[in-house]
Amino acid sequence: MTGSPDLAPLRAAFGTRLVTEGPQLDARARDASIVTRPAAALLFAQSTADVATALRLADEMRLPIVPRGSGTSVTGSAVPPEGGGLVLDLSRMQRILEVDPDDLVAVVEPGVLTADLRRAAAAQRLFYPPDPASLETSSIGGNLATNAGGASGLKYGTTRDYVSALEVVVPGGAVLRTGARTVKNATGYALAQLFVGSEGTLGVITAATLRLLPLPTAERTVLAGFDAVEAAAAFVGRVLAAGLLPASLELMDRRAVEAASRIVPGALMGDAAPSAQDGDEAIVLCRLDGTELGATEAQEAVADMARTSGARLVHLPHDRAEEDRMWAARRAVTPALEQASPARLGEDVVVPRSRIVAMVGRIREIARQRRLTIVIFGHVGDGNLHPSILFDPVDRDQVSRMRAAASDLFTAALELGGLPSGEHGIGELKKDFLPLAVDPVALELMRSLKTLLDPHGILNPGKLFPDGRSPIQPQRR
Ligand code: LAC
Ligand code: ZN
Repeated sequence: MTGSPDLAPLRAAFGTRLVTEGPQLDARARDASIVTRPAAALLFAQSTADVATALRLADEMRLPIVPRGSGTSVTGSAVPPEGGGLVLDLSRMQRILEVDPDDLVAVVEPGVLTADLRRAAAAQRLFYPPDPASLETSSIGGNLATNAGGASGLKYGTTRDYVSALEVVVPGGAVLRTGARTVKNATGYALAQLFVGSEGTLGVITAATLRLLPLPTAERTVLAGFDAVEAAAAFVGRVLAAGLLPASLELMDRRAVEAASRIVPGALMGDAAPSAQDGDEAIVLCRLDGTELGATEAQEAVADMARTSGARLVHLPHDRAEEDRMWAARRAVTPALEQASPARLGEDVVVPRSRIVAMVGRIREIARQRRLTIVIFGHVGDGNLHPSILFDPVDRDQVSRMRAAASDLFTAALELGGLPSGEHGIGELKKDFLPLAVDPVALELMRSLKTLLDPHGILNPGKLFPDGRSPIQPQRR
């Protein structure tokens, strides 16, 4: 391959562990986004020492590195940089080192799958709240790198809120341990939090000490069906204003329900959404957790509120199995839409809660104007929606309308006081929107921090920072 980097120093250090051809390398040309690009080499890190060696050599060689967990990024943040570079795959560092009920922390390696950590904690009646929809396949390292959220964000916040301490390797190979195992920490800058959401541009996380909570003893769910997406969104506002704090408040429009129902049939009442042809129906799924008594009372209150808010249908699951199927269906929306359309751009806008109804209206207007199907679902209680644009990648006109619609979505979120990403990150797709979303002085500080930690720019170049080359561009107005 012309222009391929000289990998001799890495080969000398890692021998045949350095993969330079074959299906494993090829598979790492993509993440779960629409961006793909081949890598020059792949290394499965097995220890912090491996990561330190790789970062020292890459820094000397000026070789770009993309750290990677299980590759579920939807923004291109885990795709190799231009010119190839090294994929540093952390998925084999997957030990849960500790789950400590006395300190209420878990210590994990970055390749641990989110659901595995949640199960290990639950086995000791403990709770790791962040629950990205991809939790069975996404890894903690990637969750940290993107500040992943999920359906529990409303009550429990996002990954960042659970970080007590991190071990991070920075370019040059130095190992930084920052944070502590304590509940409180007023001892210097919150450096661990700086790496959370940095999308592999500042350092490579090799271990994390994460906070745990006691496991709630009960969960209750309400499904409420409405005749219009706007009515469903307005109901959410009423629940939040009533002083209730559900663990999850999720919205799914008719298309999202139909798609999910193909993977988990009947879970959403089968008849929950489609009634009128061509309708704009939507459902809200609300999960209340806590004690048996508290969760049941809250469930009744939400159900009553749905009935008095014009819900066409209010359903409470009969048992835990039915409830689990409802939430499995919610998590299946993304894979279901992938099956249902030749291609899809799943977005991640977030607005202040008071602007949720307005954002839903803007999404529907953009779909009409750009003549595209945009499926609406997401963590509506957090103001975090995943408008998903369906398109055909071989239809150039559709692709260009898809890009314009994505740009419109980000612009609308910004105009409503929100952001282009609530929980997926910026990656490569949205990097040119960063200057519109971040204050110029703050952006300059971000650049300075990047240069300080990564002076040769080897860590995930071409991601997060604007360079005029993101697939989705701000529209000139
Ligand atoms: C979800 C992913 C797309 O919430 O974040 O399903
Ligand atoms: Zn989500």
